[in-house]
Amino acid sequence: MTASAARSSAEINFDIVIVGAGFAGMYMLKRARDLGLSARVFEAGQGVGGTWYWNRYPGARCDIQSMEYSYQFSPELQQDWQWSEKYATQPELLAYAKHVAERFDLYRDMQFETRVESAHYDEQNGRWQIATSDGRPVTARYFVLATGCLSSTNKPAFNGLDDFHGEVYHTGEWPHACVDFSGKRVGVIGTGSSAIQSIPLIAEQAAALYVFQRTPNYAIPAHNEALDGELVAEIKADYANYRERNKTFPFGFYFTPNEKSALDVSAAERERVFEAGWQVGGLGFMGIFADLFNNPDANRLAAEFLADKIRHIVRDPATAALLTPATYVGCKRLCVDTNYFASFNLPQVHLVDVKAPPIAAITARGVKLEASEYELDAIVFATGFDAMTGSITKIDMRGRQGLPLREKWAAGPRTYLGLQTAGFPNLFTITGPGSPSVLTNMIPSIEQHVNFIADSITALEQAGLDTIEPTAAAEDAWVEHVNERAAETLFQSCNSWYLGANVPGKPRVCMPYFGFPTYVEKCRDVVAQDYAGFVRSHHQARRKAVA
Ligand code: NA7
Repeated sequence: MTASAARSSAEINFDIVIVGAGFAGMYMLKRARDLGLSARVFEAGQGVGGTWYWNRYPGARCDIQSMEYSYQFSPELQQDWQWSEKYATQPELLAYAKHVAERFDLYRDMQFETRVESAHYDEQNGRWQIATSDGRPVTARYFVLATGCLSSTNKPAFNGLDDFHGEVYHTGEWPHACVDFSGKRVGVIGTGSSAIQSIPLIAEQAAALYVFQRTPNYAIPAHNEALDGELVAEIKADYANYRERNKTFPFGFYFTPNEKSALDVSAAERERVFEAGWQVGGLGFMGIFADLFNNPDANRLAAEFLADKIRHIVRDPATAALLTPATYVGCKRLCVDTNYFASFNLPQVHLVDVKAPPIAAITARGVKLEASEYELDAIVFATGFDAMTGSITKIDMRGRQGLPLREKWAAGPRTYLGLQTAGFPNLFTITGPGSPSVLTNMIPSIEQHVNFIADSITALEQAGLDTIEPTAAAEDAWVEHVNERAAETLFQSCNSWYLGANVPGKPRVCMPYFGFPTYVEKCRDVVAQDYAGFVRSHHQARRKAVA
C-alpha cells in the first residue's frame, strides 16, 4: 500500500467542500448538489445565515431593501416568502436563511461548529487536503470559500483590554442571549454602520452612553416602514423583470437614475434633487447625480448638503460639528440610519472625540484617554472587520509547490475576476476581492458567482478535464484593471475598510471592483471566449507543465 493510499483510507472525500453557511455557501451547496457532486459545507457557527447569524446587535438590519436583498434562483421561493418591512431586520433575515436551508434540504450536507484550519493542494492527485477543527482529514476536488466579506472581526489591541471588569461585546460576534443595558453606563467604540444602527437602541436602555468616535460618518435616513402590500404584489407580478432591471444599475440595486452632474444644474435644482434623495433615503443617495462617486467638486456639494442636515438635527453646535465628516460622501461605505443623529440630543448620550488623543487604554473601570477616564459597565466594540481577505487568509492555504496564499497576497489580494487566484487550482472565492461584492447588493452578486463556478465546473468536466485556474498574465491584467477602476473614484481619498486601511499593517489596496454591469459583462465574455484567461487541463498534465 502506498503512503497516499494509506492516508486516503482515513480521509473523507468529497467532490466539493464549501466553507461557510451564509447565503453564498447555501446556494453553492444547492447548485453543487444539482450537478450531482458530493458536497460538504463546514461552518464555524451553530447555524446558517453568515452575517445574519453573527451580527445580532440591537438594530442590525440590511441596508438594501428586502424585495431586492433575497435569492432569485427559485421563482417559487421569491413568490412565497413575505418580507414585513422595507429593510429587513436581522431576525427576519435569519429566519429567511433557515427557511431556505429547510426548503432545499440543505442541512444534511452541512457540518456546524467546525472551522476549516488548513487547505493544501496536492498536485500529485489533484485534490485539496483539508484539515478542520474536528480533526478528521477531508479531501475535495473543488474547494470553495463562501466565507463572506465582513466576517472576520477587527478588535483593536488596546492596552489593558483584559483588565476591564465589565461586559465586553463586539457587534460582529453578538451573544445569542438577550443583552440588557438598562441602567448601565455603556461605551460604544466606533461610528461605522454597526454603531450607527445600534446607538439609537442602546441609548433607549442605557443610563449613560458614551460614543467614542475616531472618524465621523455620513448617514442617510432609511425611512423604514412596513411593506406596502400593493407594491409587493406589483413587484411579484413581474419579479424576473424587476430583478433584470436592477442588475443594470452600477451597484446591482435600483435607485432613481440621474444622468446629470451635480455641477450642471442650478443651486436651487441641486438642492431640490438632494432633498428628494434625502426624503427617499437609503444608499440610492449616491446615485442622485451621475458624478458623486468620481467628481470631488460634485461630491463636496453633497457633503455640504449632508453637513447642513446634521446641523439641523443635532441641537448642540459643537456636537454637530464633531459629527460632521470631512471626507467625501461614499468614500467610506455610506450608512443608512434610523434616528442616529437625533440620539445625540438625548441627555444620556455623550460624544467623545478619540481622534487625537486616541484611546490610550482600557482599564479595569472603563476607557482611558490621555487625560480622562470614562467609567463604564459595558463596552461595545463596533470596530468592524478585517474585510474581504480576513476570513480567507485565516486559513493556512497552500497552492502549487506549497506556496502559502498569505505569502502570495502579502502586498494585497491578487485574483482573476475575484473568483480564482493563479497557482491555486480549483479554489474559488465567492464575492472575493477583485469582484464587485460589497459595492453591490450582495445576494445577486453571490448568485452570479455561484452560477459562474457551477457552470465552469460543468464545462470543465464535459471537456474531460479536471483543473481550472487563471493564468498569471490574466490575473496581473485584472488586478491592474481593478486598480484603474478604483482610481476613477474617490475611494482612495480616505481610510476605509475597502482599502484595508482600518486594520493596522494591512496593505492599502482597493479590494472591491467598481461597476456591477461591466463586471457581469466581462464574465460573460470570458465564458464566450472559452474561459479566456483560465487554464483548463488535466491535473497530471498540468503538474508536468508547471514543473
Ligand atoms: P466599520 O464601518 O469598519 O466601522 C468601524 C468603526 O470603528 C469606525 O468608526 C472606526 O473608526 C472605528 N474604530 C476602529 N478601530 C478603532 C480604534 N482603534 N479606535 C477608535 N475607533 C476605532 O465597521 P462596521 O461594523 O460599522 O460596518 C462594516 C460594514 O458592515 C458596513 O460598512 C456595512 O457594509 C455593514 P475609523 O473610521 O477607522 O477611524
